[in-house]
Amino acid sequence: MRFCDLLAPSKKALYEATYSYEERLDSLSVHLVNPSDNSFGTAVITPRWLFVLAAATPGVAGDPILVDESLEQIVPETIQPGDIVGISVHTGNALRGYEVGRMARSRGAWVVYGGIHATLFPEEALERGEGHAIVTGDGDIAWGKAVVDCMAGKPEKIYEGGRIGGNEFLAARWDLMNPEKYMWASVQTIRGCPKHCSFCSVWRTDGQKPRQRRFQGVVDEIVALRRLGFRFIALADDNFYPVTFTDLRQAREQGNTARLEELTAIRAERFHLMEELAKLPRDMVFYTQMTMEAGEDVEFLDAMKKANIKGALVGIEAVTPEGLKAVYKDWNLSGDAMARQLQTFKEHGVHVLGSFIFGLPTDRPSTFDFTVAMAEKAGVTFAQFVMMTPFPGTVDFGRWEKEQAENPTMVGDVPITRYWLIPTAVRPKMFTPHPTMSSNEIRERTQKVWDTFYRWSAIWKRSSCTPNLRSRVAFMFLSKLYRQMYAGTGISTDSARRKKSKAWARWTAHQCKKLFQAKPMPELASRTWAPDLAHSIGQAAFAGGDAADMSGPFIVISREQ
Ligand code: B12
Ligand code: SF4
Repeated sequence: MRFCDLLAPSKKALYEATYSYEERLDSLSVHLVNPSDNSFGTAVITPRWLFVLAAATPGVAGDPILVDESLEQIVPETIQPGDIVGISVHTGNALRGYEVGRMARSRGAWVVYGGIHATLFPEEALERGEGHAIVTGDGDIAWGKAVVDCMAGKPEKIYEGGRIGGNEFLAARWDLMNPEKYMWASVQTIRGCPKHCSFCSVWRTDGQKPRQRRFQGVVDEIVALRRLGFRFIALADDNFYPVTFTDLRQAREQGNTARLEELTAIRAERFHLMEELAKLPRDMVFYTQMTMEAGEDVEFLDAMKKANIKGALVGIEAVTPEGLKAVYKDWNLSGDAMARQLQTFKEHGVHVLGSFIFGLPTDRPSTFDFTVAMAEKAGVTFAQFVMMTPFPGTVDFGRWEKEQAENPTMVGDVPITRYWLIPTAVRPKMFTPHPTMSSNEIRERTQKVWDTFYRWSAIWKRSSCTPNLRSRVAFMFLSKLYRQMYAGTGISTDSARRKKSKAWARWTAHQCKKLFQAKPMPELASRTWAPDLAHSIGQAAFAGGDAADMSGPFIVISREQ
């Protein structure tokens, strides 16, 4: 029997015996917790799920209490018996998430998990996290049902949220955010990615069919954020460029008219969204994630520039053809062709945050220096250098799990294939063995690459892309913050260095926040959207056939049409 089973029921029973059902409903609170071991007081980007789930919380439960542990840790005393605690877990924060869940349950609360990791491992969240219920997939609709059932004292074990249509994505409750705490807000425009990279789980969990939100909803949310004083917005999309020239050409060559029409509609909607973003106040800055193929589509890049989408994380991963093949990304260019393609982004006004992976089987000691040189040659404005991590749900993970099945490597009593359950202090930095280099060598070389790319002289040179001295200072600070938050606290095994990095990151984050703050524009109003039948039908078609009812100025399309 678990500790909470001894404690929680008695607390809850006492509470239930003391108060009537109505009194209990009146006093219960819903808490949504974003777990994190690292609290910096200020965060770079809003965790979007927190504000979307707040919108999904039924009115009868009142406004939820939002706790983002990347700012401050949760205070256990805020949780009362009968409360409902929703916790989001991705693989990196699962252990902390389970700790929060067990604490909440021991205080007599209902504990519900969701998020990508809980979707992939619902049993683990029920057992290790002592959850009462798990919401798998999208929470926009399923969370409401879970809350109502908890209020009635009868939660189900699993709520299947599935993949809802783009038209059903909820707008976030930004009115519940403390704008003082975040530098960038996050708004999602599309979910899913047609690719199938071996290290990524997105195409498996979010699906390969792009699910786009109506541009009107996206723009309305951004207006709400600009009113609050946010002019920096991350478009939290899996892939902002879901239709490539190759996709269009293939559909044409195959004579697949339906596919061609579908792809053309998706592409048209992207342009429609960007046209509307271009009408927003000129001081807005958007940032997104997309594939390198957009470099051949200068019309798209020009539209991004007009829309103030000033930067994009581009998954470069490896700079050699062998490296790209190893991660099923051989549609990416390599070598000089890659550098030229990325330069095109810059020439068309879109800055690249290049994302590179180290530890691929094809990597050699020379790969590290070569990668920094290529990143600089390609003119990327920011870069991240991550160490190969087999994330659950990926092809790489499946292969590794199979290899380990016979004779699993153990760390304490945890098999290495469940590395997220290993306490952070003793968790290895790399999990899959490399054919020629030790994990430590890869880690040290990766750390050196971060140090080289983010040396002061190189940052100063890159900062010349900014329009004035203030922006240049902001750029320098942000570059150092990025390096510090990531490489200093994440890769480093030296606890003194980690501690120093955390303190430094906390201070820098606070300073950076001021640089990102804009004057609120309470007078900014959302447009009244004109009815647009043709457009709405297009939307319905590519939202996976899920035409949601639309009220207000929109035309209502039922599922039967
Ligand atoms: C935007 C984004 C980022 C941004 C912003 C992060 C932030 N602060 O929000 C940045 C670039 C900073 C980032 C960084 C990283 N990210 Co990221 N990121 C994303 C991305 C593309 C979108 C996330 C998002 O906001 N979606 C919009 C919200 C509304 O959707 P959602 O989070 O899925 O939530 C929905 C459901 O999951 C569910 N739900 C979620 N939580 C809960 C909780 C409850 C109680 C319930 C009921 C339901 C529920 O309901 C929500 C609404 O439908 C996802 C891809 C993806 N498809 O998830 C990757 C993703 C989450 N990231 C990933 C990774 C690996 C990282 C990094 C580790 C990358 C790296 N190597 O540095 C870092 C870690 C950062 C950290 N410490 O958290 C992986 C996680 C894999 C895993 N198994 O955990 C993903 C899935 C991408 C991938 N390639 O596989 N990321
Ligand atoms: S890494 Fe990027 S391009 Fe590859 S499947 Fe994931 S989201 Fe798509």
